[in-house]
Amino acid sequence: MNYNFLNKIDSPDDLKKLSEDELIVLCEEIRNFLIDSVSKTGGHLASSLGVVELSVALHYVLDTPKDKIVWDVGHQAYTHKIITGRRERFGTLRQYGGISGFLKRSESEYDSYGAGHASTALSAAYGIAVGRDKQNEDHRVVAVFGDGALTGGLCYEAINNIGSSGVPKFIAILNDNKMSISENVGAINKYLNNFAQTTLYNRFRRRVREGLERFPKIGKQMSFLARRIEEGARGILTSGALFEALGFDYIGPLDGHNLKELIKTLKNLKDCDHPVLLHITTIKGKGYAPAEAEPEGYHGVKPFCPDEGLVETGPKLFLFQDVFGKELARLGQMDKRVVGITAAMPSGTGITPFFDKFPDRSFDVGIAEEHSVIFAAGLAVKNMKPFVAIYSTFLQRAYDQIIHDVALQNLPVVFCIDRAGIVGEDGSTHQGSFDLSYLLHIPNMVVSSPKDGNELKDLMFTAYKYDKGPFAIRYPKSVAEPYDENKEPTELKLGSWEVMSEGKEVAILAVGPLVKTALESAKILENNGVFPEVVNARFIKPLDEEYLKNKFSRFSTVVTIEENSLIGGFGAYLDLSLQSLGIKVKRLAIGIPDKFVTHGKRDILLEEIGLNPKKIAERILVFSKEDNYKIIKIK
Ligand SMILES: Cc1ncc(C[n+]2csc(CCOP(=O)(O)OP(=O)(O)O)c2C)c(N)n1
Repeated sequence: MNYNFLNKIDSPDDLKKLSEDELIVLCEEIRNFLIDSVSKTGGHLASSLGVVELSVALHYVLDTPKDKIVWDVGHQAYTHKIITGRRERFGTLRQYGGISGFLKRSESEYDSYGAGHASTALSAAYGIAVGRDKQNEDHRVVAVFGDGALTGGLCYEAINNIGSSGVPKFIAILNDNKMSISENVGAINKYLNNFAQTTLYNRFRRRVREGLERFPKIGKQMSFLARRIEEGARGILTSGALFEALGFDYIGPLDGHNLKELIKTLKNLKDCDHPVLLHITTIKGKGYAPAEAEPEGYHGVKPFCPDEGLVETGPKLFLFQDVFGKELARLGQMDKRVVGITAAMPSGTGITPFFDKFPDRSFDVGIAEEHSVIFAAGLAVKNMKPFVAIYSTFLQRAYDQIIHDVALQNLPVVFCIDRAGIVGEDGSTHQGSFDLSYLLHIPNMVVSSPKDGNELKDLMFTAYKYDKGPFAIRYPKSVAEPYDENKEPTELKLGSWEVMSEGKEVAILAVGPLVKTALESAKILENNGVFPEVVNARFIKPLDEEYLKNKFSRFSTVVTIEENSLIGGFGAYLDLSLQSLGIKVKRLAIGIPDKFVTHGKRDILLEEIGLNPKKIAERILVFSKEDNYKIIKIK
C-alpha cells in the first residue's frame, strides 16, 4: 500500500504542512490503512470510515490538543487516533497491552474525554467548556455525535442546558449517516432526514426570490424583507428548526465527505460567540464497497480478508444470542402478550427472529435504555409480557428505572441481559462486570443465569410463566451448546440448583457457563486428590435454600465462581444468606476483582483475573489446605 503522506503524519501539526488537495489524497490513504489494519485486528470499521474527512478537517482547522474534541462513543475515532501519534501502534488496536478501541484520557493527550457508551459527548463537552470559562482559559470545544446517539435522552438533557447557556466557541457536530448500528429509528430520525422538507424550503426560497425580482425598484428594503421571510421559512421547513429553537445556530446539512467545504465551514465557525450545531451527512462505511453495501455488518468486525469481505467460516454453532432470538419467537408464537424490546441492538442481542415474525410486537426504541425499561413497565401494567434485551454494560443506565419503575411495583418484566461477564476486545467500558451487583440487592428481583442453550430455553420459559415480579436472565456472548431447538421447554423450580457432579469436602458453586469451567477445574483437582462437588447455581436469587440447609454440612470449603465483580456478586450474596441462615462454612469467592478490566482476548483476560480452569483449581488447592479460621485470642 502507498502511504506517502500518511507515513509523515505523526501529529496534527504535520497535517498543517499539507495543501487541501494533498489532504484529500491523505484521506484516501487513511481509508486504505484503516481497511488493511482493521481487517487484521477486527474493530469498528464502518463508522470510522465515515468520518475520515471530518477527523482530518477538525485536526487541520483546530489547535489540538489545546482545543478539545469530544467524540461520542469513540468507536468512530480511529482516524483521530492515527493522526494523533498512534499510527505505528494502530496494529495493536483492541489487543491486550495495545491501544484501546475507544478513547482514553490515559492513552493520549488528544483524547480529551473517554467513552464507550453513547450520547455522552454533548454533556462532557459542555462541562469542559464551562470549566474552561470558569478558569479564564481560551480554547474551542467540539462535540461529535451521531444521529444514533441523538436517540438517547442524555443528548436532549445536554441540548436543553447548552442551548440556554450561549456558551462560546462550542461546536456540536451531528454526524448523520442515517444509521445507528442498525438503521436508525424514531421520530427525530425521520425529522432529520426529511430532505423533502429541505427541498420544500429551497423551492419556497426560489419562489420568494423570483417574486421579488418582479419589483426591482424596491431594492434593499425588499431584500432585507426577503431574508427575514427566508429565515422564518427555514425555521419551519428545514431540519435545523428544532436546534435553532433550542438556542443553537444551525448550519447544514453539509456533505461530510467534501473536505474543502468542511475546512471552510469549520474555519468560519470555530470562534463563534455562541453554540453552533453543524449537521453533516456522511456514508457509513464510505470507501469500502462491502461496508457501504452492508454498514450494519461492518459496524464491528472480526478479522477478515479485505478482498473477500466478511465470510462465514466453519460450522454454525448456536450462541446464547441465537437461542434467545429463537426462544423469544417461540414464546411470541404461544402468546400474543409477548413483546420484544431492544435499545438499538437488534442484531447484537439476537432478537431479530422475533422482530421478523412479530413486527407489531417489536420495539427498537433507539439508544434509550432508561426509556425501554419504563416502557416495559407500562406494558406489564397492561398485562403484556415484555422481554427487554440489553447488554449488561448498557443496562447500567437503567438502574433507577429497574428499581423505581419495575421492582418497586413488582411488575413482571423479563430482562435478558446479554454480554454478561468479560466481553474481551471492547474492554473496560463494555465489560459486563456489574449486573449481579446492581440487581441482587433489589427486592423482588429474580436473578438467573443459564449454563447452556437448553437452560436458557428453560429459564426464558420459566420467566414467561412467572407473573409475580421482575425476572433477570444473564448470559455472555459465547457458544451455548448444547441446545436442542426441538426440545419442549421445562418450567424450573424457582431457586433450584443442579448438582452436576457429586463430590466431597469441597463444593464449587458456579454461575452460568462457568459451570463448564468448574467441571474442568474439578478434573484438575481430582488429579490432585481433591474431589469437589460441582453445582450449577442457575438461580442466583433466590438461592437454593434446601441445598444450603441440607448439603452444606458435608463440605469443609465452599467455593463460588462468577464472572461478576466480587463486590456485591453471587459470592457476597451467598455469604450474607449463610449468615442469616446461621450456616458456617469455609468460603472462597472467585470472581472479577475490584478493578476495571482492560481490553484483549477473553482467554487472556480470564487468565489475568484468575477465572480459567487452571487458575481456579490452583486457588482451590491452596485455599482448601489453608486453615483460615485462625482464632484470634483477645487479651
Ligand atoms: C448506552 C449505549 N447503548 C448502546 C450502545 C451500542 N452502540 C455503539 S455505537 C451505536 C450506534 C451509534 O450510532 P451513531 O451515534 O449514529 O454513530 P455512528 O456509528 O453512526 O457513527 C450503538 C447503539 C452504546 N455504545 N451505548
